Amino acid sequence: MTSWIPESASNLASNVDNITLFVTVLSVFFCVLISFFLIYYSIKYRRKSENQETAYITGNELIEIIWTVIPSILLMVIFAWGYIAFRELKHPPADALEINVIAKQWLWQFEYFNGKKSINEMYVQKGRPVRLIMRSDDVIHSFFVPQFRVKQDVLPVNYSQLWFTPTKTGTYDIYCTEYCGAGHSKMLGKVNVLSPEAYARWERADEFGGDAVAGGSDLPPAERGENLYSQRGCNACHSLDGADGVGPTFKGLFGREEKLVDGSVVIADENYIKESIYVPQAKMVAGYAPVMPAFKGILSDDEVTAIIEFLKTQK
Ligand code: HEC
Ligand SMILES: [Cu+2]
Repeated sequence: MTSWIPESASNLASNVDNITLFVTVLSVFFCVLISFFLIYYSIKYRRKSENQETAYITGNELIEIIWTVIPSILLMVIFAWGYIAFRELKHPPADALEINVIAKQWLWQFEYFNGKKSINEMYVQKGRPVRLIMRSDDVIHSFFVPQFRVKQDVLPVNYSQLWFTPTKTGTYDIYCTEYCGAGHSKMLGKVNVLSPEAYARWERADEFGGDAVAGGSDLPPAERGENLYSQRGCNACHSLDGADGVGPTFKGLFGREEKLVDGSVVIADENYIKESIYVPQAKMVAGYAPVMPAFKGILSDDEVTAIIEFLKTQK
């Protein structure tokens, strides 16, 4: 429609745009209204002679009620509408395609479930929800695609996530929006939204060569995780078939509600599993002894991410 805002190319864009427009129009309306009366009454009720006396006004309940109730209602509308949209932004659909994103000074790296990697170029499919699981190798970065109206900080310690469904094929910009050092302004990337047919071809082949596959292809992350599971000795304590061992089984672990010794319940998501591997005693599962060795400094972030992808396949 207009060119003063970026094109909108995701399912989340219209909500963000409508709320922004609503708040802007409302603010401009009241700014003009109040400024008008401010100036108009300053002139109308100015002191017209040296000995004119100021009117004695003690209050007006009707006006006070009006200018309290109307703005309150408007603010509640902004809150409710914003909250509904925010909830949607924070809750990716369960069937979303997952891509691991690694931010580092000063590039974006993408890893797909089939082991494909790309640098600064992300490939997604039109109409298919995408969930990004993001981490940083160094400082705080922030992932921003203006045309999708999504933005999320990317942290060195925890995974952060972001989701969208691209609605138009084309190429869109990725910016880093957290000042991250000398190369920050060059930390740019592209999202390539492909038609389902083109996406299927991309998934199969090393097509779109050059930069796109600069990261190369590796074993799929879930398979790397499976290898680590036996190479790093997790299998001594964690079964895959549901049998209880020294530690809880990995069968159905991802997404499970886990009861901890202190009585609280956590959902076994990416961040919980990462913490359980690096600092096992931070959140102790009820009914088990604190015998798991800490893998901080032994397993890299990349290996932990691969193990998480492996756990997701153990339903
Ligand atoms: C010596 C036995 C042992 C080894 C080896 C071991 N773990 Fe554990 N693990 C445990 C025990 C016991 C618990 C439960 C107590 C706790 O929360 O620390 C646990 C808990 C976990 C949890 C949380 C599970 C849940 O149900 O919430 C994860 C994830 C995990 N381990 C991953 C791993 C990975 C990955 C490896 C290999 C790199 C590994 N463990 C190696 C004993 C072990
Ligand atoms: Cu950055």
